[in-house]
Amino acid sequence: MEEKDVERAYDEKSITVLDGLEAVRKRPGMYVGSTGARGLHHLVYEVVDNSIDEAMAGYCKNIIVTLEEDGSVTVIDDGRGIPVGMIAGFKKSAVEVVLTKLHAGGKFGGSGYKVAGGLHGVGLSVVNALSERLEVQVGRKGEVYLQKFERGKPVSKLEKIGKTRKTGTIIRFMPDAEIFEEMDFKFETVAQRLQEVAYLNAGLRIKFEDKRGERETREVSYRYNGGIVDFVAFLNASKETIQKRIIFVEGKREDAEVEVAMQYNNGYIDNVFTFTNNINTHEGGTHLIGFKAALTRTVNEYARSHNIIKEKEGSLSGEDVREGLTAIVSVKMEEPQFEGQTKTKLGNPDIKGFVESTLNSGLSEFLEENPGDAKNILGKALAAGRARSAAKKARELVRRQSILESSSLPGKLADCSIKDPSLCEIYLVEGDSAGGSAKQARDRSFQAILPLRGKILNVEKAGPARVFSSNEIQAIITALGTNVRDDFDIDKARYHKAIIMTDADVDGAHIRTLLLTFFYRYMPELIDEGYIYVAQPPLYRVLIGKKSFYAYGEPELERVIKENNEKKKTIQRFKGLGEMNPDQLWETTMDPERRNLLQMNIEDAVAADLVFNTLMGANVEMRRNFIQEHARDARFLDV
Ligand code: 0RA
Repeated sequence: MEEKDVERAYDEKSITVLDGLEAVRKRPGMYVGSTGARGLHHLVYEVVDNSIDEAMAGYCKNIIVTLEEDGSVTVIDDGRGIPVGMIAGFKKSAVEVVLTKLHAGGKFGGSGYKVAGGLHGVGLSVVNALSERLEVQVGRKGEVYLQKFERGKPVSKLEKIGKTRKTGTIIRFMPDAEIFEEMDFKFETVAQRLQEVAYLNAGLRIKFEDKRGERETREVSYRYNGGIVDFVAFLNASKETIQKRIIFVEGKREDAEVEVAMQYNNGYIDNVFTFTNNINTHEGGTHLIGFKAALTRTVNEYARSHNIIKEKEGSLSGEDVREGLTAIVSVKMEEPQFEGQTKTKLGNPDIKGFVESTLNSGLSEFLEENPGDAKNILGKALAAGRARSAAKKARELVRRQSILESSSLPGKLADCSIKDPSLCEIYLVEGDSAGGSAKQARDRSFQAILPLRGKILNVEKAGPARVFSSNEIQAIITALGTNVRDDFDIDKARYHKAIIMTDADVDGAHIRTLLLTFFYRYMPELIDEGYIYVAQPPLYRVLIGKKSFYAYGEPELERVIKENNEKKKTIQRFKGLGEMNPDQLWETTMDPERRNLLQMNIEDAVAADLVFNTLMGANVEMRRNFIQEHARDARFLDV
């Protein structure tokens, strides 16, 4: 279709170009994911990703991102600047084409990477289409150029407005309030992404400033000369590591490069994060498969050649050699194919072998050259293997016992009467007293209640053996029916909704995070399938005359009060679920017609897990402060 456009008359062509952006405005969700907070933040990432592409090509060293006072965003880079010359066949400058033509985000046959690093390949034109106004300034060949747009349409020509000796691009955009329901950028969310890309592009300097507040500008700068090695050090900062040196391996070929950094800590979980062109490939893919294969093979080979595993003994499993491992696998390549439900799974088949052979040689070299580290790594993997077979025996014992007993369901579970799992839901409720209210409140035909006592075990700290012997966790596993990890079977799920219901306070947030972490580590498929939800109990009840109104936060409370300002009212603050009577609990939090459930996705879980691990680590004081600070933070509460 684009080929034909070029042959048509100029007017017609420009109409077609605008049609493309109209499509973006008509269905923004298709291009940026949503018109909520996620889509809004996507706009910033998209613009920044273009500057990152310029950095990957070797031309950009500094990026400055500013949240402006008026709600707009400015992204400045010192790359080569978007070309300003006319593009044959378009009768427009390259700047204008890049900003008005759908998917024209890539380079025009230039050097360096041809990939558009933009998430899911969405271009600057999408940001332009979804902005009330956008200004682009380019420094090139001694001149400064400026062009302005409104809702994707040029409202000025590309003009020379001054002289400069620098090169680079400045893009300032104001998201369109007609499109986005959410217009408020979150400092932490943007900062986290910028820090991530700074780690993934060693040496790149990214400054981020927020000028919106009444107080002085909030500002952070990221620059990591060690790149992903620094990333691994950061992820392991609050842990006890068992290696002196962080392993770093890289490989380059014509159309792709791979970098791997890894280090073991003395914990039980693995944190292997994979990226392709700076995009977090949450669903893994061929690079992850190559990484795992090389790791398992190399560690086993080393163990055999050094007689650590004897000839007749069995090999270490993949899970054994990943226990306690923190790793980053970063691939940069031309034309990545993204697959999977959320398009975050790398599909290019040849990348498996590339990553695998790179790591095979790099890792075996490391092990030979660092015998002290190698000894610790092998010791850890062997211990994991022993614990795994012990845990398996324990689990089999539990399973056999439960088969012998006539009812294997936990005693505390108040099950529902309907048997069709697709219609059933289970509430995991904090505390016996709230559990009691929920049992009275529920519709027993399809709602089951499982009260949980106190804080559940932190599975990040406890090994599988302890996890499986925890009563609360055993109750969850048997109630859900799916089993865990290798034995997980989604078809055995007894409910298609598992709803975490905790108090709207700091402890509740903590328990919610613990539960989510458990699901993430032991039943990630449940999150993938969208079976995990978080209930949202109200914080306030306002009684006006005989009518009750509920509010889920302070702004809503204020609104309710304002809307009814002439009448007499009583405000009740719920400190916990237990303070609501069953009727109130039903109408606010459990009635499918009126409740507001938050569905969890794997990114929420990863974010919770990361926050939980990196920031909260072992330090109790830090953890308290963090939870308190973030108790009102939507991203944290949403998990
Ligand atoms: C197309 C070609 C070239 C650079 C860029 C686009 C470019 C785009 C953006 C967007 C934000 N910052 C940017 N920096 C550069 C290559 C130009 C050349 O060969 O000189």
